[in-house]
Amino acid sequence: MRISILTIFPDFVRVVKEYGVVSQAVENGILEIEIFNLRDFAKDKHKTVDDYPYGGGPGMVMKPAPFFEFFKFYNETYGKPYVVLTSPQGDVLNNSIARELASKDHLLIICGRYEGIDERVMKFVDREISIGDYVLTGGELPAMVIVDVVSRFVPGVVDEESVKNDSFYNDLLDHPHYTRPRVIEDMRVPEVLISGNHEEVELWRRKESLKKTMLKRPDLFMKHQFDEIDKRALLSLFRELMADAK
Ligand code: 4GX
Repeated sequence: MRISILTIFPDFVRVVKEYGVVSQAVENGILEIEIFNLRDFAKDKHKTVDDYPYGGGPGMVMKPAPFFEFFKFYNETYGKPYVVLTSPQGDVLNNSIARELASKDHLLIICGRYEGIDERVMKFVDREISIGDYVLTGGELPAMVIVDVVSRFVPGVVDEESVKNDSFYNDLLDHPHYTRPRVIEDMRVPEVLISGNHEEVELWRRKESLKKTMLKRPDLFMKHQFDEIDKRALLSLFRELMADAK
């Protein structure tokens, strides 16, 4: 998969491809991440990318011309990508949107700055994405978030099993994790995890997931489609509760 980012701060965005599993995927050729400086496509001698808003008011607006120059170059060189604009007006990012974006072979993310972009640039945009209901100083961090979350759904970037186990994969929060040592400052690893009984471990993990989701995210719990393991886990949880109440 190829992901391109168009920004006025290329050095800020660069680090997203230099760490962790994303950088490994780039090295292995599973992912190609390319960063373009919008300023390189400004034709005037001061390389201007912003201007005053028609109609007045505070702040600046990103000029359309550099975008038109960019898309002329880009579409001729690589063909038409799926274009995402980071903006507070977009659909709020979640795993299901990320999975959808990961299915494109070619994604281009435009990082908005200032008050926004000249509306005429919207003709190039397929989808507006927001990373949450708060106002940032620019679309660079959202672009990096999108690269990160989308990468995890590109086959081969992370271990498939680990994607399945993550929070939200099946609408439930993740279970607790433990590693060595068995005891630290009198706090023990739950016995069942050391038992070697995979079925029991699976049931315990599901119970913990269900418990955590019920308490912290009842909205997710209500939407959850219960499978056989869920039912067994809930039954066992309920029995434990009833036993404790006696
Ligand atoms: N999730 N911002 C973008 C400028 C802007 C405004 C309108 C396009 C249209 C944000 C967010 C976010 C602030 C980035 C405004 N660009 N982006 N910027 N939350 O708050 O994505």
